[in-house]
Amino acid sequence: MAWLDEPDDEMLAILQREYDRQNTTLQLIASENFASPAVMAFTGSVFTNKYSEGYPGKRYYGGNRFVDESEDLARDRVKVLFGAEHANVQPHSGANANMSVYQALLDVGDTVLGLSLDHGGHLTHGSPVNASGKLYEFVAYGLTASDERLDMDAVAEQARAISPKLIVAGATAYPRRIDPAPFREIADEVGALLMFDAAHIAGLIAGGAHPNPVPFCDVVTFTTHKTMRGPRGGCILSRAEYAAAIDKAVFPGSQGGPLEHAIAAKAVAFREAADPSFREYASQVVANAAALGDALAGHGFRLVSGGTDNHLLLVDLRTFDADLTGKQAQESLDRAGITLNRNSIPDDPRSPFVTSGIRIGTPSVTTQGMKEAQMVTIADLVARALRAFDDDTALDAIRAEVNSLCSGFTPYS
Ligand code: DSN
Repeated sequence: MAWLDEPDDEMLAILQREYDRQNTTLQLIASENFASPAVMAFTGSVFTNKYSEGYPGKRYYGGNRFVDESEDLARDRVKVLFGAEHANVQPHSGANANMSVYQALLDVGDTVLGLSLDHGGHLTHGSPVNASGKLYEFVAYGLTASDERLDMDAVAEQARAISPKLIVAGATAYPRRIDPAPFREIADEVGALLMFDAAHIAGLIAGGAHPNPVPFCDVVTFTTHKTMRGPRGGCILSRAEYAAAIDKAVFPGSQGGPLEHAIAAKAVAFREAADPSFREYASQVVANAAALGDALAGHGFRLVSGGTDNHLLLVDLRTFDADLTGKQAQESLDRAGITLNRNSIPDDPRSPFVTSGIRIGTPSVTTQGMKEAQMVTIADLVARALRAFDDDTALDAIRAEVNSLCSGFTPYS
């Protein structure tokens, strides 16, 4: 065998440290989750060895009989899961999925309406530093100043004013339910196409905890590794009339060889998400976020929009400590074994590198089996750590408590 006989001890030691980190600290990043051992086994399977440009039955390389079976199964499973007419499971990521949809549906310079990054949108929803903002004329809609909810009256007015070719619904840092029906009404009124970026909430949709945008939209994109709990990757669902254009935009339009090991793992994740137990999971994710929000509010934190309907909370730190930045909070919590990310709050006076807020999500801790009681404990640990944000001894003591909490819920014991 041409492979090395000796194990890569240096790399194994790094892997062990990451394994220990995931098992002994709290993962509260809203876009992360713990994939099942089956998903990880397929991600590390022999499908990684295969080149398969093209689609099942139409490949540019030989030897794709079983890759075709795998990709077909992934496509069939996800179509049934969401009731979609067409699926493309090849996007390497959510960003690739979104850019492929734009390439399929738009010409360079076309006008698109998308949620502002500052108000919870995504880089690929037209940020000027992203290709989406450079290639297309994105106009941003936002949240109401009064209750920090999607301002659908303003979306309708803006749509009438600019006649976009495409409206993009969906968010990465918005704690409320997004109803696809009013977006469809607005799109129909102005003759626009409608895309829903469901990256964050795909698992909540699959688990019946949030409304399914597929019947309302021309295209739905999502990532498979957030609330969906699958391997890292993207997916596009569409109406049949856009199938050929979308497939062409993914390959050869923007990607080369598909990651067939990830596609095999996506198939496994779609089966897991169709199981009745995933409905319980999705509803517990939402219940846990609500419980965590209530407990954090009790410690003096302001929740953007007053609470949550989904898997995440956007926390304005200023009512807790006017001088505490999101950056400092993230760093202090990291030391205490509580992993989350700083996040701008709507109309944040601080820069996106500093921020006045943090984003907290419950997908990972819910996979670990934590429930409302543990959310109260987590809120208490967060509040204590942020009160002692510059006291390393106190933060290290809190980390020991975090380790003890996690020892009852290790994801990969
Ligand atoms: N990085 C993802 C998130 O954290 O929401 C978005 O791409």
